[in-house]
Amino acid sequence: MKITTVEAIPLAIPYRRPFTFASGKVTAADHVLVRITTDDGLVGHGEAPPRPYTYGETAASIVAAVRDLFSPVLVGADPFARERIRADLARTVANNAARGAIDVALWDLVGQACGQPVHVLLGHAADDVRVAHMIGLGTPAEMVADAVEMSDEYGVDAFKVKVGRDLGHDLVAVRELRRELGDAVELYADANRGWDADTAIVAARRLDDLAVTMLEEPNPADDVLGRRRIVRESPIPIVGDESTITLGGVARSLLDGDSQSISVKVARTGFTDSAKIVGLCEGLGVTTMVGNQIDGMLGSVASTALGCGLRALAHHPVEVTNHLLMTDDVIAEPPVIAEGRAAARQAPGLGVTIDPDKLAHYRVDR
Ligand code: MUC
Ligand code: MG
Repeated sequence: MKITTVEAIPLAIPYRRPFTFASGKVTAADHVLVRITTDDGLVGHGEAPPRPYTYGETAASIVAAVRDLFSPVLVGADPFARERIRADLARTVANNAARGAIDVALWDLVGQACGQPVHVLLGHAADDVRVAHMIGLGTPAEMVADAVEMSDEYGVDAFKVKVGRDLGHDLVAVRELRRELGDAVELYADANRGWDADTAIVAARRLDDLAVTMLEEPNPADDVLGRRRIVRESPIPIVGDESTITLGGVARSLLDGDSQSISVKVARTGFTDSAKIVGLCEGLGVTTMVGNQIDGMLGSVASTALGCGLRALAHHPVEVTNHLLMTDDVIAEPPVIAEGRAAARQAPGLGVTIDPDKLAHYRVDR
């Protein structure tokens, strides 16, 4: 089997409301659909969300990188040769979301060619997983309303709460969430580098008092000594996300004492490098969890497959609900969240089909 074409199609799909976090805000899904076609007629898909505040990419840069840098390497290659392709793509640095989407599309193709779903190819740890919902920054009342809707309508009982602005405001929001949702729900927090080290240490202690279980990216990890001080003094584990975006970056962060658990995202490390990161962490006794890059529906299907594929990831709630912010998407069957869980698709590959009318409607390149 040989790859014949690689396309990067920019989309614009409105959100029901903006999603805000300490390092930025999204108001629409301006994601790039990567579509890889083979000589035997198979079509694989991946989704790249531009996140300039994390990777420096925009929709235009993702389209250009796929077209000018990655497509020439991929056309003519056998999608099964993912290790060779990985090495060839790695000759270009950065462009994490573009490479993540390409890797997802390759696994989609391989799964279709083998007649197996991706989570089964990865190791089939589970058929479904508990989900976690990310609550964006807002007034405490807005944040509580979001969580209550997710709890009442979808049975969700694990929440990642965005923090990292004014600490007093953050603590009011978390306290309200704990009061409204009760002691049984899991709350963990993500500051997206919004605090300095001193604020983060106070925050970690206060969050621990509210039974918050983990704190993601409290400050910029480049503030090296500050980050180490937080790790030393925080009563709850510090999770690496945007400071741990590659296999080598994860190794360095753990060895340097910058983080104690790792958020793994299909959107930046695809399935291939996500599995390598999980293996590295498993060997070191470090917890990994499936994070969310404010993924669209395709990204959420891929993240669910990753969570169901690897045993170390299936243990912790998987962040796959934020596509519910979207008013629509280009995939024909939206992901289902029910009773606080998401199931892996049982069809070969990712099990997604693209609706041609929706694609024509939402693409912004014609
Ligand atoms: C997260 O875990 O940080 C916020 C921005 C982004 O790209 O991903 C999110 C979620
Ligand atoms: Mg994060």
